[in-house]
Amino acid sequence: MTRLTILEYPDPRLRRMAVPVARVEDHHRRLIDDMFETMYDAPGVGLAAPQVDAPIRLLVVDVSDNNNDPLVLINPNILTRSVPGTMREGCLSVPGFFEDVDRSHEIKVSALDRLGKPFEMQAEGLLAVCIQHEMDHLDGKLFVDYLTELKRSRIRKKLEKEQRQRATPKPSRSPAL
Ligand code: GNR
Ligand code: NI
Repeated sequence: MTRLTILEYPDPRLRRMAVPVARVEDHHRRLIDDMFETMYDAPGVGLAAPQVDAPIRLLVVDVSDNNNDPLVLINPNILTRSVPGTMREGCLSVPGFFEDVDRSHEIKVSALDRLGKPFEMQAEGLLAVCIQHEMDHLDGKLFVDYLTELKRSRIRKKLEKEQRQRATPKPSRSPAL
């Protein structure tokens, strides 16, 4: 298994529309395993394939306390949504920022599992919010898109600065040299 690099806002690759998976194959299952490893390591409760530079409609989530309830959704589709609610959200592609977003508290979704078998499920609370957050990633959408332009541009500037500093590290003073 491999830990994958998570793309960070404002990387334009996060804005691509992901394409459906035509047939679930072994390379998808390897990607899924790597995505779980990457998500648990981060740590996070969800990860969408576009965040690891794979522009396909596939996502993983696990909102359990013990990382023992892994869930894979391929080509997910929301069938019904009910009960609006608000959740404080973060995103592994927008590290360090947390803001309230309005989303449905309950959803019913259809998807394919890791063997390509269709299934339906109901979700509520954090799981429902997380699935909607991941499905947004499949459409090139990020939670910052729900914020004001002012908040979004502040976040973008701070992350761009961090990314610049990471790319051009200050020369460090080596001890005993
Ligand atoms: O780890 C995550 N936590 C989270 C919290 C509230 C709402 C959504 C999320 S998803 C996020 C991981 C992530 O960025 N997935 O795309
Ligand atoms: Ni995210």
